[in-house]
Amino acid sequence: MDEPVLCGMAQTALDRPDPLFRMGNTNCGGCGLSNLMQMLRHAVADRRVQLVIPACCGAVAAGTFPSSTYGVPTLMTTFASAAASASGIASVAQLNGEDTRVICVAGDGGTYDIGFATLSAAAERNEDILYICYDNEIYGNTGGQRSSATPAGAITSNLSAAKTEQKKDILAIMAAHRIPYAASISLAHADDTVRKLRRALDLKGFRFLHVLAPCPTGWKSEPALGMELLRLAVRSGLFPVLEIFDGRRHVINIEPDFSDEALDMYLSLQRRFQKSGISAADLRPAIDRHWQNLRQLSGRIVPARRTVQ
Ligand SMILES: Cc1ncc(C[n+]2csc(CCOP(=O)(O)OP(=O)(O)O)c2C)c(N)n1
Ligand code: SF4
Ligand SMILES: [Mg+2]
Repeated sequence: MDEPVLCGMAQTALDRPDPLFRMGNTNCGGCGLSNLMQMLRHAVADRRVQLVIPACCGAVAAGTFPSSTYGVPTLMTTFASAAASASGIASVAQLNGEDTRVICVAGDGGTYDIGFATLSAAAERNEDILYICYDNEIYGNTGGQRSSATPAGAITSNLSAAKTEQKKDILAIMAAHRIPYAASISLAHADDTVRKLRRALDLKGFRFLHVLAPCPTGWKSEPALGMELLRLAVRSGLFPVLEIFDGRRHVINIEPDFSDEALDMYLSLQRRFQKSGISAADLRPAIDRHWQNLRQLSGRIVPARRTVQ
């Protein structure tokens, strides 16, 4: 039987002599990456893991030698070599008969853009690694520049006007490699998050998790509101939460109510959207098209959209 998810969390953190992610690191308050690492620490439990982290806030969070935020073996890599390094470590572990899960934790810049070549190659070879992309929708640790995950309507530190291009559909791109498991994660839905982390840890072959990660610094939002922003993104249909098995079978995990009010709230709570004045009405057609596609792929009947007055 699965151990309880939330009530067990504090106990795991205290019991483990070397927690995967220690307190006192340099991440900003309210950082989604920190939430993710706490959940991962809980999901990992007693499994033996090795982390691989390319340049990103996750690499900065490690701190300086000899102290480290990470209580498990962790390799920092260049962007281009993250998935390749993880593949090599996984192969050696297998040759040595070790039961080690190799987990690559990378930002959207490292995933969607700069490290994509080796990520795609490792997925195509179905390497036995778990690749987690925490997506804060910017190049966070270099000052918040645009990435191809930045949504249309957001302004970043290197743009004079709001971005007009839509973000890449990274989940669909990775699923198109026909990997065993690809899933999107809302950290505000803790049970679903830990269930998927555990599933991804224990499957074999290439597993990809896409995590929307609130970044108060880059999103210009209140640090305490990160989880609420995620709930609004999921509820409005902006961030679909689903699993894709073998690139074919789609399972929608959380049903949105497609509330325009929730979407407008999501936008208004982040000052990165202020300049463009983008609203739910601007985003809704693309969201509806995306969901129509997801419905077809998951074989689910399209429910009538509930309109919030
Ligand atoms: C090839 C290369 N280009 C650019 C950089 C500079 N750089 C370091 S971290 C970073 C941003 C990473 O963004 P992301 O992967 O989204 O992680 P985040 O900082 O948001 O956590 C950049 C551009 C680099 N180290 N190597
Ligand atoms: S810049 Fe964003 S992602 Fe990076 S540590 Fe701060 S809140 Fe986290
Ligand atoms: Mg980023």
